[in-house]
Amino acid sequence: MSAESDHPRPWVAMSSHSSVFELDEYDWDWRQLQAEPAPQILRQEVSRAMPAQDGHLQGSPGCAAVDTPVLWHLEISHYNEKARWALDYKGVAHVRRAVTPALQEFTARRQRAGRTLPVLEMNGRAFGDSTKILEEVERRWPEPPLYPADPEARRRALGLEEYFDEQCGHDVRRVLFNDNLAEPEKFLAMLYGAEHPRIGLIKALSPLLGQAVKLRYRIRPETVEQSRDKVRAAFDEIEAEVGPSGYLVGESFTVADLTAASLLAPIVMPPEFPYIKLHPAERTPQSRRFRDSLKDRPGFKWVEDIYARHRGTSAEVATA
Ligand SMILES: N[C@@H](CCC(=O)N[C@@H](CS)C(=O)NCC(=O)O)C(=O)O
Repeated sequence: MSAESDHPRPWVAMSSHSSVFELDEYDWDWRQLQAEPAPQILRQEVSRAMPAQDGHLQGSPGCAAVDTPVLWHLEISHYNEKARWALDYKGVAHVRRAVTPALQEFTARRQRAGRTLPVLEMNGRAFGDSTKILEEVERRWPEPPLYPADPEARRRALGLEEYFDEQCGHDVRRVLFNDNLAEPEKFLAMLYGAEHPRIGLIKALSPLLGQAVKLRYRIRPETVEQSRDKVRAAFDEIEAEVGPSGYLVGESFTVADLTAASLLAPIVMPPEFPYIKLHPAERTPQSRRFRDSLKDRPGFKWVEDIYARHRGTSAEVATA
């Protein structure tokens, strides 16, 4: 459940002594960057196989009320996708606040919710960690369920959630970052999108950012190779666990399917992923090669299929 913790944290180092954030000449205020309003395009509709609550939003329809949950998220991130998907699947009306990549630790700490995103703010409390967020969302909005009712099936589903969180998610990120850092422009486009209002400044900082990312996520040739093996093993796991129903546990879509598909989404990049900043065909040759080596696998096709059938419509609402 916890983010990898045995590594240096250059974001903190940068903020405390730092030239990186002393950027008056650029008229830079990182606080403004933390919460950019989500562009309208992000609220796209995709086909939904299982509309929540007969297609109605649970909560405040259309526009945010005081008690509307707020999801602080990184658009590109797969752990954040896991939380978005759970809220969308249950049709929970929520506001999204997109945080600029590299500034997430400030936001999470300010909310006193650990140091990673996603963070879900609800009724005066902030929940960090996607697993805890899903637990809370399931408790408050039990329908449609993501946890199986049968205790043994539930134990397996939660075990698979933990497996994909801990044995796959960090490795997907390491491989993806490593392969795209080979061309910094592509790396930045993948993370921030070419349209980011501060992309010029971000480009100017990219050598420093590249080093910080390598340190933060322990990107070295040997760790990257181990991570490639773990990503392959995650597809093995899907292929071994999918039952005749097409789901990982029992006869219906559960937290296990949602977690496996969202944590592998940055590699598979199904078209229903809501924030595609750089299409997989535009990534670096190294990144494309790794994806191509996986794309005929049944596990890869399974992720595409689960997205197509269950990703559904966004339950994001606008702020008043
Ligand atoms: N275990 C956490 C992991 C979340 C995570 O690693 N989030 C990343 C974005 S992908 C993050 O905020 N990282 C901040 C950092 O590494 O400093 C969860 O499930 O929510």
